[in-house]
Order: sequence, then C-alpha cells, then structure tokens
Amino acid sequence: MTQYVKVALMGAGYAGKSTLIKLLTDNVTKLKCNYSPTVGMDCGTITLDDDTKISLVEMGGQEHFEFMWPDLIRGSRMVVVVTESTPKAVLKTRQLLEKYREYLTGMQVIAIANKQDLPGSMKPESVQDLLGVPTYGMVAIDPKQRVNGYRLIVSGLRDMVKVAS
Ligand SMILES: Nc1nc2c(ncn2[C@@H]2O[C@H](COP(=O)(O)OP(=O)(O)OP(=O)(O)O)[C@@H](O)[C@H]2O)c(=O)[nH]1
Ligand SMILES: [Mg+2]
Repeated sequence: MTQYVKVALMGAGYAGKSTLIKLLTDNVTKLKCNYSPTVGMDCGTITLDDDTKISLVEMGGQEHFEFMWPDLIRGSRMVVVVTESTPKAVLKTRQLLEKYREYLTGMQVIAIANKQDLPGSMKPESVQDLLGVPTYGMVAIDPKQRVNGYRLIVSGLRDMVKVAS
C-alpha cells in the first residue's frame, strides 16, 4: 500500500510556496511569474518510489488564512518554512515561527530562503542565524533548481523514509 508522507509548506503570502510546489511537481520548463494568492490551501505530490509519495501541503500565507494553519500542520513529518530573503521578510518569518512554535513540536523544520536572484537578498547562512532552523537558498522560479529543491525535501526526510537519493 502506498505510504503518504505529509510535508507542510508554511510562510507569509508572496514567499513562493505555490511556485515551489509547481517547481517540484510539474515538469515545466518555464514557471509563470504572475501572483495569485492561494486560497486556504494547495497541494502537490512527489512520487519517491512505488510505495512512497510525499504530499506537499501549502498553507495559504495571507493573514486571513492563518487560522487554518494549526489544522494543516497536524500530521506533518516535516514543515518547510518558505521566506523571501529581504531582511524585512525574514523578520516577519521569524515572528511566524515564534507564533506557531507549539504546533511544530516534534517535527523536522527547515527553511528555504527563496528569491535569491533578487538584489539585496540575505545569504541563507544569515537567514539561518535569524530563524534558528537549517536554511537553504532557493530560486523557485528557476527550473534548474528542481533537483536542488527535491534534494532538500528528500534529505530532510531521509531518516524517516527509506529513499534512494
Ligand atoms: N524573483 C523571484 N520571484 C519568485 C521566486 N519564487 C516565487 N516568485 C514570485 O513570487 C510571487 C509569489 O509567489 P507564490 O508562489 O504565489 O507565493 P505563495 O507563498 O504561494 O503566496 P500565498 O499563496 O499568498 O501564500 C509570484 O509572482 C512568483 O512568481 C523566486 O525565486 N524569484
Ligand atoms: Mg500560494
């Protein structure tokens, strides 16, 4: 029977969660750049092997959807916090992590410092210093980053699911 491993994507609106889901689940060569806020939630699936799939669940980042986050986080093996990489956005993300900390207990949490292509981006190491969780740089609109993104998620789960990486 197929085992589904739930991975929740958390972060403020406009951070790049939907774009990351598209990058990892659709085999497209060009990612559209128009912004349409996720209403409530969105999801995508990554197939690891015949027996294992990862369900990526995006929690809509607009403030009025935040009330759904505790329910959407529940049952996740890992939570990926996606943030824009401007100092202002990272501080906002830090506040969100603080606010939802109790729901993240016992879960593996990593962060993605997205939009590294934009000028003035903080380096992933500096973002990590502020967020206090392992942080990796990303450009989710760049299809060349697909393997990188895939690796981040799969290696974060490595000790829980047996996968060939
Ligand atoms: N320059 C740049 N733009 C990006 C990158 N990733 C995403 N974007 C753009 O940022 C905007 C917001 O991306 P979304 O993926 O919709 O953001 P989201 O986190 O899903 O937002 P909500 O659904 O409201 O929570 C879109 O216009 C994307 O094209 C990136 O790495 N670089
Ligand atoms: Mg979205």
